[in-house]
Amino acid sequence: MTSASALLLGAQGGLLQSSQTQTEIFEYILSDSLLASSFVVNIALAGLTIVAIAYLARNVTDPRAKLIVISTMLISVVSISSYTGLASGLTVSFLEMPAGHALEGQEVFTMWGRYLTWALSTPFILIALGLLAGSNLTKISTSVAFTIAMCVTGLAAALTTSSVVMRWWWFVLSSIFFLVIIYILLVEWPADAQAAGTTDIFNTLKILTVITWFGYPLLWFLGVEGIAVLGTGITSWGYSLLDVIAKYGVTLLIVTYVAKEPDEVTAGSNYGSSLSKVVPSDD
Ligand code: RET
Repeated sequence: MTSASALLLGAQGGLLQSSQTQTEIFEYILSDSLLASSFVVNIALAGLTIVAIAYLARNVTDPRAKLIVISTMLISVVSISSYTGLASGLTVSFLEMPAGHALEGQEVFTMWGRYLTWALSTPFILIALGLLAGSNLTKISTSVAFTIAMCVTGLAAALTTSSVVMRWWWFVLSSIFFLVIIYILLVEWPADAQAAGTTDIFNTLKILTVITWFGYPLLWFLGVEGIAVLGTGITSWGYSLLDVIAKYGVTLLIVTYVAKEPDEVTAGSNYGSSLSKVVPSDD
């Protein structure tokens, strides 16, 4: 029996009690085509999105429009690195679930690298959306701080093996931070977007973002880390599909809009680009 199939059997039967080497985890991922494909598809899509952004935004000159474009590009830069980490077996572990968990005593394949790297990618999504809504530094940095708090506490929820109550408490904390972001997206930024004249594009992005972002905690809740109604491969594909809309879909909508350099984007007086009486430096 290969070590990969031994791992697979062990994971399915809940027999894995020892820690695995990175090579064993890598072989486990390779042997599960559902899981492996959920990583590889996103590596490809993130790469294509980076190239598409570079092409679509090749003629952009306004510094504020450039800032939005660069923010969207960084979402995919983080994503391609994140999925490469998952596919390498670098940011995943088998963790034994505590008493009271649906998979109590079993070693569960935990893709904790996802939660870690969301702390780096979601800020760029919010920066791009906040800038597009013409919002101010206070609201944008608040959204960034709360998304980092949400992801780090989500990471803690996934990594806690001492107590099932503590796992769910982390989940509740993370969800409270999540609601702050939802409030900004649904209440603060639509009002800012109206003032900036970007209501139409912002509304579309808002709906896509809010719906897909609710999918992440739902998957966590239903997946192996939560009540374990969904298996690892399906959960992973769920996250990967949400990423396609929340990252690449949203990015392409933003970049196609911003690449035309509409006045609503370039005429803003914040973020250094078009400050009145200030000539932007030639970058
Ligand atoms: C977790 C579990 C704990 C409770 C909550 C969560 C929310 C996660 C979200 C993730 C969004 C990720 C995106 C990634 C793009 O790169 C951490 C799953 C509320 C909303 C958009």
